[in-house]
Amino acid sequence: MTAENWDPEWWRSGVVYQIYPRSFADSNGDGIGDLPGIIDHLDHLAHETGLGVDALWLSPIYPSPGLDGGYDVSDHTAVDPLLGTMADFERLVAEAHRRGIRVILDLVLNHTSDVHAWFVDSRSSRDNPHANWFIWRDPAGYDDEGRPKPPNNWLSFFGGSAWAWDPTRRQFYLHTFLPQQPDLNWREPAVHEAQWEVVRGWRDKGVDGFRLDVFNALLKSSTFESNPQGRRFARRPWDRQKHLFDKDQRDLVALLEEFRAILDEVPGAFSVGELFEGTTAQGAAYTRPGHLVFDFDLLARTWDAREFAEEIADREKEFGPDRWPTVVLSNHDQSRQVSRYLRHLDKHDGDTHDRVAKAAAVLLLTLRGTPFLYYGEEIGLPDVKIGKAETVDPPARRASWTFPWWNRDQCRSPMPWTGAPGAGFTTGRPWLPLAPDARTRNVAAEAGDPRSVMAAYCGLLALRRRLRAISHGSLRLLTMGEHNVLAYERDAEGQRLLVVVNFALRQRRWSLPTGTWRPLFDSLAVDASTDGDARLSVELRLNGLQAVVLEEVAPS
Ligand code: TEU
Ligand code: CA
Repeated sequence: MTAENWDPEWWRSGVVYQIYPRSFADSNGDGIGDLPGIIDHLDHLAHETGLGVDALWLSPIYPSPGLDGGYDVSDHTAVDPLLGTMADFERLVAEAHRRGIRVILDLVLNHTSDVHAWFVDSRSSRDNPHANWFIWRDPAGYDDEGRPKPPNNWLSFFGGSAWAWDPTRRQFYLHTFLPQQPDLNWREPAVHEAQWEVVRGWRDKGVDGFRLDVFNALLKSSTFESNPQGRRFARRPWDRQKHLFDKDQRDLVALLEEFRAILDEVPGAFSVGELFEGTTAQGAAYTRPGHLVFDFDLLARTWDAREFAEEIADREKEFGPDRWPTVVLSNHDQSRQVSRYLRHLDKHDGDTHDRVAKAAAVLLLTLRGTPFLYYGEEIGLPDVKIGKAETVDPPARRASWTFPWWNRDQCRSPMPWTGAPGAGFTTGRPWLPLAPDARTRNVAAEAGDPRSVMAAYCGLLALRRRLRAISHGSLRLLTMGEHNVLAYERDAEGQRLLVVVNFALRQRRWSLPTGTWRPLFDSLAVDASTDGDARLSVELRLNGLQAVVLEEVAPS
């Protein structure tokens, strides 16, 4: 698995870059990103030649009908021919490792595709070898017209009942997501064995860690009780229930330990669980050494210093000094950070766009925790509008007033590499439209521009590698966001840093703590990594949306 000289705690100091494989780089002109495309662009991610990230996380690369962008897996042990071959994958791991980059796979353990061999078998009868591998229940009865009634009131996150009727077995099966994504039965020991075999297989191929899709939903209550009433007037039916019985069951922790035991056979093995609909407190409770958790409370905050300060205070309280959080501002399910934050500002021009992107980069890369950087954020990629007719995302296709849903295609648009037609992403027709500004906002253009969003990312990533106060240090809030300025201190081993972010469009003054401070990074400077002779004390003047990192100068 991991090369022996790698720091076994790399996941603590490192930065993980998320790739949505269909949208990163297309090597064969079919318009869909693939593994050879990723290999071609590893230099963009590597130290010395590019951003300098420590690991890359690939959203699912397995064979899939593609109804949920690959999260409907039909074989967890193979590579989707659309994305490449197993040999391509092995080459990707070798090429990434050669550049000091670890590879993290996405494990979808909660459900499979309905065309997965296990489910095809399972639904064929009530007494086949896989009969109990999925969650089958008898109907609660039949209505006046003879239609079967679902076993309880559980809902699909993607809309409608979580139960689908199977005419062959004359039973319902559970699907927390699409009907084509049946939930596995984690109360069946054979499911554990089969899934752990999958994990061992990838581990032995040199994979350095795993992201666990919706890991807290793996176990459901064995009593199958209906969920009680939630928020009575919530617009989403899902929110009108309290999800007491369909996720977050007590014995999940033991299941997590079972999984970790397999990873722990190899030093440095890492996992991160995606908390499905949970809070910071829950995220902290599931965190283990080597196992981090994505909670999305920080991501849910709007562009407001007070909101960030409140959430940071909450994270620090819940995680405490001993548990390590993640920092996530964007991913393949959410509106991209710049577009999301700009909605709260009155100015939307290109300059404001870049300022927000850079200030967000400062937060992502200097808060306490392991940052997850979503592809495209490093060039300030915005959401790309997609019409209903072109929409791929299945819940977005059924969206309505009674089922509100954000169109996830908008944050999955192809990566613009150059200003050429096809943006260097493809020579064919891209599977989703390119950003309208791809001709000017692309990796090649930004690489040559010291004022670009990408230059800011490179500067911050280099700073992070150099300063243990950022990668390992403690965090202390210095404001609660008064006047829309956020400030926090990061300390480690006598090193004291200040991060100050002006969330406002207008200038702000901010009183510095006693001492003399030297700017290390300034999001608005021509060359953002200022390492000059400037010294600051007493007061800091910040322009609109400016973000700075300062270091205390030892009193001479
Ligand atoms: O997402 C689960 C999911 O829907 C939540 O993370 C949700 O976005 C969050 O709680 C905020 O409401 C995962 C994958 O990331 C997603 O792409 C898949 O569609 C889904 O699981 C099903 O596999
Ligand atoms: Ca391709």
